[in-house]
Amino acid sequence: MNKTDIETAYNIAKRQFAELGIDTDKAIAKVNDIPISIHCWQGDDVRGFENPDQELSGGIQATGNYVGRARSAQDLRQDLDKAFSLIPGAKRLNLHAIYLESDTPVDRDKIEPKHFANWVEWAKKEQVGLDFNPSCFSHPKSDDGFTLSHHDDEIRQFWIDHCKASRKISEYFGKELGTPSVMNIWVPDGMKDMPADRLAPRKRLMESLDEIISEKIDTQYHKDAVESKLFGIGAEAYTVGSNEFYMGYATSRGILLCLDAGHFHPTEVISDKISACSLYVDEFILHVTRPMRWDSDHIVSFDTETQEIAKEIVRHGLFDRVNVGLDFFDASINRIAAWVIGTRNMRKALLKAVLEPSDKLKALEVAGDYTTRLALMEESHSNAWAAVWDYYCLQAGVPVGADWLQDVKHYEEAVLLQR
Ligand code: RNT
Ligand code: ZN
Repeated sequence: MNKTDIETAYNIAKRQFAELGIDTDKAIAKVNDIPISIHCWQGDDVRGFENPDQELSGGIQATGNYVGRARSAQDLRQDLDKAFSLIPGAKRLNLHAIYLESDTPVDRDKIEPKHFANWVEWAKKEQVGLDFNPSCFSHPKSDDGFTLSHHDDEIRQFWIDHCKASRKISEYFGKELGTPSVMNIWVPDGMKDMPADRLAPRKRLMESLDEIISEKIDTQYHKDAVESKLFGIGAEAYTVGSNEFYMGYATSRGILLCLDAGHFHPTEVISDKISACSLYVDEFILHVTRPMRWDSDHIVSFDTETQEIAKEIVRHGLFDRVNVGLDFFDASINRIAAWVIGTRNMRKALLKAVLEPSDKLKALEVAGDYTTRLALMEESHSNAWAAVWDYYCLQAGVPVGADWLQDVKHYEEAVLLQR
């Protein structure tokens, strides 16, 4: 599509939305400012750079062996540069502890800010904020399926120390970049088969977390979050950090709650949980992902649930309280394309949501006119929102439509195939 056609289509769309009382220029500006925290781990199948021989563990799995996986932090940053150049709007990068850089081996309890100095330099150059995660998996000390809830004092302490060290790195990100780093704790702890004691590990997890967050860190630099889960591969019967566990933990300790779209029973959706949790939790992280039949971490699609998640943020004005993050890892397609597709879909869903006449829909609901409510909601799928999206991409200086794909294909040939 050429520039004039995009602008012409936009001007028509602008008039149509004005009739609904929506200012499309303002909608674009609003959506452009919502940061999306892009997870680094799509770039290398959650391997990290700590130990090239370490297999991914913790009950999560990346399947596929598409050419060109990032093998070093330099590779990963180069790939991120490419992906970021094709995605409109405010971005952050979400790092895991295993993405450290060090010439000599450093164990998890010994990581320091200096091991992430290059990432900070990169973030400054890209003008993006950083978020962080301790990595409580893919390590000999997590091999038996337990970390922060381990019955062995020494092993448990090791993971507590890792999380404490991680908070220091997160704080360092916040100080260097002038935007708080949100640090999310997820642990794989659980059991394959029916436990004899569901309580003791949960009590230990609670105590470990209390020790981890005991040192006060200014929330202007660092924020703590916890992520629940239903099950993992090899932890089908029991997950220590369940939804009830972390809902209670986050509310009682006044920290952030992370809702991962793949971490609930198959017919449960996080779009329904956001409003409920918002009454008790000040701030969230979302791990937007696409669970297919299980917690498969497929690339975010422009599906109903992604759109519903976006609508919940917009309808309740949760812009400052919901940190939108992504969490998928697919090794079966070009990994840069995966980032671009998933992140553009999230942004697209946010744009479509701000173009919704939500006050009008709420009023119709109160008036009991569910017919008009449904009719308008359904018509919104074929209104001119896509013309607004195209114009937004044009304005943001990123490719319109599928034009980004050519760029990714060239990059695959020039860079990925040479790895
Ligand atoms: C695992 C959790 C967790 C991880 C990342 C790598 O089920 O979703 O968020 O995917 O931390
Ligand atoms: Zn997650």
